[in-house]
Amino acid sequence: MTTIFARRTLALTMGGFTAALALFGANAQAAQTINLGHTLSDSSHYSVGADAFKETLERLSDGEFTLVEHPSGALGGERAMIEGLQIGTVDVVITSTGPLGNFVPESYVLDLPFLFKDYEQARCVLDGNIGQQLLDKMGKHNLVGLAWSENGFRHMTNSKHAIKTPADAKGLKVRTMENKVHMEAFKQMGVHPTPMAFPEVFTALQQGTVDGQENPITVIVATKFWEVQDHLSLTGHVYSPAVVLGSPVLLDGLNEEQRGWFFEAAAASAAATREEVSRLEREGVELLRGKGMTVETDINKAPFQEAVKPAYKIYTDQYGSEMLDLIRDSGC
Ligand code: EAX
Repeated sequence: MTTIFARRTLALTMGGFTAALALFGANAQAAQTINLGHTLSDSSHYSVGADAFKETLERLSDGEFTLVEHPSGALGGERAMIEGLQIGTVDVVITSTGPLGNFVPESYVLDLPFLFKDYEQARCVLDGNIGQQLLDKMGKHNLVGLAWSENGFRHMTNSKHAIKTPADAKGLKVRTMENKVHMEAFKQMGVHPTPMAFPEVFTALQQGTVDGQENPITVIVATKFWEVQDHLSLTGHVYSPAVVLGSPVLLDGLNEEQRGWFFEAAAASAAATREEVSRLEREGVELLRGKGMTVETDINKAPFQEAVKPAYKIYTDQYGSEMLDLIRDSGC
């Protein structure tokens, strides 16, 4: 009995000592864990961006911050994660602008179909004054706009038949983002838009709840949509920006230098993501063909552009044309 008692006492004392050491060690380093969320897989362009964010933040802060990536919608869909930023349950999010207009209406302008003609023009606008203005405006809506990143030009996929003209898309049930500008544009095309958070999309396609969806090559590749979709049409109907957002709950509590690290990490993240988007634009279509998708590359965009035109009037009636004019006059 005595021996067992003595051993237990020794074990307890040792345990307490180890715990005290661990606590001391943690205090000495004061490492703060930063949780970064996004909806795509850990092989996606967002994940490449998350890696760059992590590497940059941990290097600049010399280990004061450590970053943990939560991919694949582990922290919820994009709308839920943006809400999380506002209340401080998540620290950094890489998201498309899909649901962002619900929080920052000024960003809706970027979601207008056929607004940008190519990557060069979109990047030029987002990297200039207009992009900066929009990032700054996020502060008014209880978010911190850290950097413009990228998702890519969106294309239509479906399980029914090849789409070459808006008439081919008519009557299809297509999942859209929770974005009223997008929904309006698809309605004008005769499509039945079904808004849905991204983490539900694969299953909805698999179960036939919807016939199709639309996303950039990057997302189609990262989500293996070829497993549930046969047809891809390179409609390029809208540029899909992504943005790296921070939580004001976190960032308002940091000093100037620390905040600077987050902005620098976000810039590195966006640059790495854009590079991956460009790579997938070069290689992704071939990869998808190899997976068995039929790809319509020769799409006449004019009738699509014509079909979605009323979405512009609906946007300007509600939000005015100031942002749109600024973009058109930006020289990009
Ligand atoms: O941001 O919801 C979507 O279709 C987005 O493109 C996706 O979540 C990546």
